[in-house]
Amino acid sequence: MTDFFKGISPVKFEGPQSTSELAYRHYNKDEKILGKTMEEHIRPAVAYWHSFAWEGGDPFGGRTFDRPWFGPSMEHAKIKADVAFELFDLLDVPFFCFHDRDIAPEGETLAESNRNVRGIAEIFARKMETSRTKLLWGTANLFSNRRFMSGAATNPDPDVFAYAAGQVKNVLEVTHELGGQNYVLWGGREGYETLLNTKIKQEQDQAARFLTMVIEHAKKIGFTGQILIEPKPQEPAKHQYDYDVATVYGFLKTYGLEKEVKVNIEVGHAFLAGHSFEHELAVAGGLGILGSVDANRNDLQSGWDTDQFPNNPGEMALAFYQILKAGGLGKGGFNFDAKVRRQSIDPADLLHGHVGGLDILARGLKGAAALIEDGTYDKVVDARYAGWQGEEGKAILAGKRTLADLAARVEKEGINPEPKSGQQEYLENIVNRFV
Ligand code: XLS
Ligand code: NI
Ligand code: NI
Repeated sequence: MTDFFKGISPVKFEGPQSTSELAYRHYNKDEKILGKTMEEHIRPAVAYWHSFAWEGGDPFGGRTFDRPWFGPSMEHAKIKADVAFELFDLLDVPFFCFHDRDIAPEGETLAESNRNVRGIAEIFARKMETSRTKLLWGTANLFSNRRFMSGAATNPDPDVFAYAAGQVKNVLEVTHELGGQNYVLWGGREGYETLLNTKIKQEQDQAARFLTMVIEHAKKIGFTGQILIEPKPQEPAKHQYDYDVATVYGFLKTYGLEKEVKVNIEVGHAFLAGHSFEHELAVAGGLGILGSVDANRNDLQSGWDTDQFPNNPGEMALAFYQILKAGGLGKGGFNFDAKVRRQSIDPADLLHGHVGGLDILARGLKGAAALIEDGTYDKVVDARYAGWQGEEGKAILAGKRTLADLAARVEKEGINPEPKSGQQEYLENIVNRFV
């Protein structure tokens, strides 16, 4: 035990009326909603990087946090692991996520770096024997080191591609050995700063080759988790290839990988791409590639990926509606890829962020479930499309009508459709009864 969280007790569900400083007011992990517990629906995860590796810096100033594990050695990394599992226990969360570089210091060589990662992974394995927190996903940091400044898989230099492969092989194996349920690839440097020095098609061929190698290696080692791409349109690169869900699907389909890979959708990334979170969920759900979710939102005034904890139950309800309609998150979950603000320097702030975020997710889940159980909303939307359930609608969709057939029928029957209300305000009011 470290004394980092001294004086803080495990967080319990106390109900909406609770006046305790730290309590779950809505997240009651064992409460059943639509036949599953809240924990089974949400599958929340703590992100190692933002909670333990991030130092509170911004472009204008450095570290604001004072943590006993900040330092370059494996000893520091061990303290970090101790404190991380203490936070998981205090929050009583079922999952965590990490990048290789979050958990262990980078060495002089790839071999040394990979050994460091393995060293901490062994510590994780021991801790996981007694903690109930499991690994939702692992990933490789292929964006911080300067060697990746021009990309990892999409680098013009094949040696950088090879180095990235050596890193991913290690983290994929470690993820597998720790029982991780997903492996994530987020391509922060897989894009470009200027088209003047960039061959897009060449780089996309490289990215597809890299992804194929990851899939092949996952199969070879018996990893049965999901492989996920996390779309983001830009930041840090000016343009990133995994722009949004639809773009990622086009990429997967082009290279024949659409059955092998799903997406990890992040709230803030959806906004950066000019979409809403629920839009991205709906697109992925429709394509059958909804894998997992990063729960963090952006500050909509600043326009960057500010990685804040969720704070809007209404938005979360619309998101959960899409998730429930898609059949749930399966092996995925809700990763809090979120950080407390740089002024939130106290250990307790780490708990306030996660507890509040989980309560918002619980409210969203409950709202969406109530909306679905009531049924009015679905009925109104289904009625809007009812024509497609009729004989003629079905025949059109099944490919049994040509343009000429339809033209002839319109003329013969004197069809002249009357516009119908889209009922947006009515639908908004129905939703607002439940959130
Ligand atoms: C950055 C991404 C990153 C991924 C994991 O914007 O959200 O944190 O989730 O590499
Ligand atoms: Ni992000
Ligand atoms: Ni993310």
